[in-house]
Amino acid sequence: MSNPYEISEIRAMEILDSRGNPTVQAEVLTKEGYGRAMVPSGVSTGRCEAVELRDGDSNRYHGKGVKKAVENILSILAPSLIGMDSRQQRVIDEKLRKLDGTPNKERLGANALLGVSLAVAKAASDTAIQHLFEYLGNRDKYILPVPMMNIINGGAHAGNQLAIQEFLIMPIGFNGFSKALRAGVDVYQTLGKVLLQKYGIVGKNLGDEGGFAPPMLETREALDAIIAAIEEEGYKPGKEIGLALDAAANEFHSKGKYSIDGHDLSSGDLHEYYQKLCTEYPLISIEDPFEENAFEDFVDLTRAIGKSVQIVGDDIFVSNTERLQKGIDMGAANALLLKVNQIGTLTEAIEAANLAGANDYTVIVSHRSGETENTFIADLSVALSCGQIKTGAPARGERTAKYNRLIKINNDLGRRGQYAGAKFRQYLVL
Ligand code: 2PG
Ligand code: MG
Repeated sequence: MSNPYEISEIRAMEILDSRGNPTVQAEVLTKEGYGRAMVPSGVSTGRCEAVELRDGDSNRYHGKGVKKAVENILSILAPSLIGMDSRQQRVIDEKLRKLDGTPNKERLGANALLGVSLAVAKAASDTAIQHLFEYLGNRDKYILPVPMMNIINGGAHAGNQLAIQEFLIMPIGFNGFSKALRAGVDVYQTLGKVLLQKYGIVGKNLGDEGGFAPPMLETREALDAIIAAIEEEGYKPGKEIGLALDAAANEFHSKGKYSIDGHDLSSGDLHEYYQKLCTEYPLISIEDPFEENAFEDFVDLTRAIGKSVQIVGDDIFVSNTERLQKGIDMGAANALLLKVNQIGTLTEAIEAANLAGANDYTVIVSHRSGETENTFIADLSVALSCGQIKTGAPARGERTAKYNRLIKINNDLGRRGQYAGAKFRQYLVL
C-alpha cells in the first residue's frame, strides 16, 4: 500500500518579505497532503546565525535575490528527500544538514534548508488532517502565549534616535488570550493618539515591525508615552500590562562602549542604567542588554535582577544549542529567544527549546523584522506551550497574520487552551 505521508514533490520559488526583499518559499507535496513555508529575515542579526544565502547579483534586487537558494532546493534537496516519509522530521533535518555540510549552513543556505524543513512539517500535519500545533505538540492541553507586542520601534528597525530597538507591552493580567490581545490592541491604538498629540503627524510613522517610530531621542521618552497610553486605557502598568525591552545592544555597541541616550556608557554603567530603569518602570523582560559576546555582563545582570526581570538571549544564543549551553553553564540570561531561521531546521530549533526548558530557561518563540504572511511560529508557540511569543505590533499584515492565527487556535482549542498570563515565566518547554 502506498504511504500517504511519502514526499512526492518539492517546489521552491523566490517571493518577497515585508521589507520588499526577496525570500524563499518552499512547498512540499506528499501523496495526500501539502505544506508551504516562507522564510523570514532579520536585520539586527547575530554574527553566529546560520547564513542566509543571497545571490549578490547587483542586477537583481540590489544583490538580495535568493535564486541560488531556490535552485539548491530544486536540484539538491528535493531529489534527496523525495520518497521519504514526511513524519520523519528528525531524519529529514539531519539529511538537510548533511547535504549542506557546513556548520553554519552557508553552502546551500539556511534559507533553503529552513523553507524545506518547515514545509515538511506542514505537509505532514496536512496529511494527518491535523492542525500544525496539534501535530507538533501532541498534548492534551495547550498554553496560549503572552504576546510581547512591539509598539515603539527604534534601533535598526526605525528612522529615529532611539538606541533601544523594541519597546514592548506584555498583557499579563488577563484570564484569557482574547482579552489580553484586545487590551494590547487598545493600548497600541491609544498610543497612536498620544504620539499624534505630542509629536504631530510624524508621531504616527511606523517602523519595520509595525510599532510607532516617533522622532524620540531617549529611552524614557518612549517608556513614558507607553505608560501614558496604558493608563489612559484604564489599566495599571505592571499589573495588567507589563513592559519589556529588546535593547539589541549589538547595534549601539562599538569599541567597548554603548552609545545610548546621548551618552557613551561602559558595560558597568549600562548595567546600572538598566537597574535604574527597572526601579522607575514596571519592566518584566529585557532582551540582549549587552552585545552578543558579553556573556559575563549577561551573568552579572541576571544575578542582579534576574529574579524579577526575565533576561532574554537573542543575538548571544542565536537559537544555537552550543551557545545556549555556554550561557546555561555560566548563568547568562534566563530566557531563550527562539528564531527558527537563526539555526535553520525545525529539529534544531526544538532541540534548543528543550535544552532551555531542561535548564529552567523560559522560551519565547519569535518572528524576524523581515516577515511574511506565514503563520508557522504561531503554531510553534502553542505546540511548545512555552507561554510567550514575540511577533511585533498588532498591525501590518505580516504581524497580524500570526495574531489572527492565534485567535483561531484559541477559539478552536476552547477549554483545552489556557492563557499563560501572569504565570508566563513558569511555563518551561519540557
Ligand atoms: C530581534 C528581531 C525580531 P531582527 O532582534 O529580536 O524582533 O529583530 O529580526 O531584525 O533580528
Ligand atoms: Mg532581539
